[in-house]
Amino acid sequence: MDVKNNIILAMDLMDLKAAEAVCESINEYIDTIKIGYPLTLAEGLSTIGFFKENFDYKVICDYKVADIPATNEKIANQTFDAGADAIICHGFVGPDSVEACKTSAEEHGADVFLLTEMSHPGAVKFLQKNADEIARMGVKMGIDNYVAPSTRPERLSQIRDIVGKEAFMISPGVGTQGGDPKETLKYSNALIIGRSIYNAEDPAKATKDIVNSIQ
Ligand code: BMQ
Repeated sequence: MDVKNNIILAMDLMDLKAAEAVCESINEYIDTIKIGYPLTLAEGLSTIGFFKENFDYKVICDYKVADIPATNEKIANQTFDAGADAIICHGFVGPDSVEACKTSAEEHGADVFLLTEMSHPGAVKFLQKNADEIARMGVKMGIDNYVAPSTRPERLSQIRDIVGKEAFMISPGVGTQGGDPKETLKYSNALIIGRSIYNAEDPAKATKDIVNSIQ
C-alpha cells in the first residue's frame, strides 16, 4: 500500500461532520485513513464509502477481527463489501481465523493487516509474550502487512527482523502515546496518528509539523 507522507490518519472522532472538517483541513498531506469501532459504531459502516467518495482515501478498517473463522469471514466480507481497502485482524486467535480474513481480502482484491503486538502498557502482560510467534505465523501464512507498536522501538526492530524488509509495517502509538515519528520510521513504513492530529488546535499545522519532522 502506498501511503502519502507515510502518515495514516487514525480517525476516532465519533461525529462524521467533525471528522470531515479535520480531513478537509489536512487533505493535502493525507491519502490514507484508518477508522475503527468508535466512528463506525457512531456513524455506521457507510463511513467507509464516505471517505472513499469524498476524499478518495484508502480506507483501512481497524476492526481488530478476533473471532472463529466463520465469524471472521462474515465480518471481513461485510467490511470489504462496504468498500474498505484493508482490514486489521488479531493474530492471537490463530492461523485459521487469520486465514478467513486473508481469504476474504483476496476475494475482494483487498489487503489484510496482521496485528502483532499492541502499543499500550497492558500489551506487555499477555500479547507481547506471543507477538514474535504471531509475526512468524504471519510470515508462514504469506501475510504481507503488519501492525506493530511505535511505543517500543526495540520491539519494532525485532518484529521487522521477523517479518522481513519486504513486509509493509504500520505503527500506532505516535505522539499522544509517546512514540517518536522518526525513530518509528527506521523500522516501519508508515505512522498511524490520531489524537495528535484530530485533537490539535490546528490539525493542518500539527500534520505539517509531523511531515516536516520526518523529511
Ligand atoms: P492515537 O494516535 O493514540 O490517538 O491513536 C492510535 C490509533 O491506533 C487508535 O485508533 C488506536 O485504536 C489504534 N491502535 C493503537 O493505538 N495501538 C495498537 O497497538 C493498535 C491500534 O490499532
